[in-house]
Amino acid sequence: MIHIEKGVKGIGYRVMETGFERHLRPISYPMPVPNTLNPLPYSLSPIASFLPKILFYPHIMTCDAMKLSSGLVLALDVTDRSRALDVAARVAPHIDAVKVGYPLVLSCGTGIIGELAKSSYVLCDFKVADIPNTNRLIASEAFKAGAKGIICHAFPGRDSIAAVVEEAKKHGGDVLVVTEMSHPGALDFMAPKAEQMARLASDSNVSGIIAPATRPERVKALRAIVGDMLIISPGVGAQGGTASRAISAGADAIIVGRSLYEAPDPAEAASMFSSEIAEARNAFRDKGGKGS
Ligand code: O7E
Repeated sequence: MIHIEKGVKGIGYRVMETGFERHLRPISYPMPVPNTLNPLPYSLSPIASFLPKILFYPHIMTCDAMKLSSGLVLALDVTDRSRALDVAARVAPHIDAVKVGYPLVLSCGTGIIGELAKSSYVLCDFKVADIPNTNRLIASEAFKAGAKGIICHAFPGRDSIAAVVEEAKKHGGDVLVVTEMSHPGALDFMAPKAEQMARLASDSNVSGIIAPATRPERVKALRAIVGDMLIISPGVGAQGGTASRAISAGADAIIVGRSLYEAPDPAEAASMFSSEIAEARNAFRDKGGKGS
């Protein structure tokens, strides 16, 4: 859960609470907004200057982001139910969420979402990318099955994202929006539009975006657009990205699949990723970065 705590002299804290920790990040309060939206200097009139933020950037007030502790998300792309449950149980102490996508759901059915949800935050990676009505139906089924978050694409546009967000709100769930993907083919069409998609995500009351760990410089560029929103980065390990570079570029968490579920000891691998993330966060924080 994220909320803003008022401080003194215009400095407040963005507070992210997990089951175990409270991460505080200093911010200016109220958050500065572009002058065109905010005719009054915020030091003169905190309430008046905060109003445009609520009106134009409602996600600051309402996002119910996934709780991050280790910063590690397991991509559970296996197709065998007992293996899936076994890997999830082994890595559970080291992860914040299990990402479930088509490979697992098509092989095991949506019941697997509920099974995993008994012990983990389940993020449904259905990369929802359809017209608003279909998006709403997909999101509804995912949340009814036990998901706490869902991933959608940005490219179908504002109304399609809004439909997912509306459905997520009914269930108190998160929406994460894909901006630029991690594979080389993303450079064909997605990368040139990623900034625009990140801006759209920023305006859409979502919890965060997905940005590529394989291109940390792009994580950094997209962070500059989305501000405090969550950035979760896949592409670590098997695709060549590293946890430390992604976190140092401004990612809040990383998504790892094969390097965890194919590891001889998934728990040990998860523990190593989690230590690497912690070290990178400390170094990033020392340099004045977020280090969530
Ligand atoms: O390469 P792996 O095995 O570590 O798996 C990476 C996972 O992240 C896999 O489930 C893949 O579908 C997903 N992913 C990417 O690899 N790149 C992306 O750009 C986006 C995703 C993804 O999960 O998108 C939604 C979060």
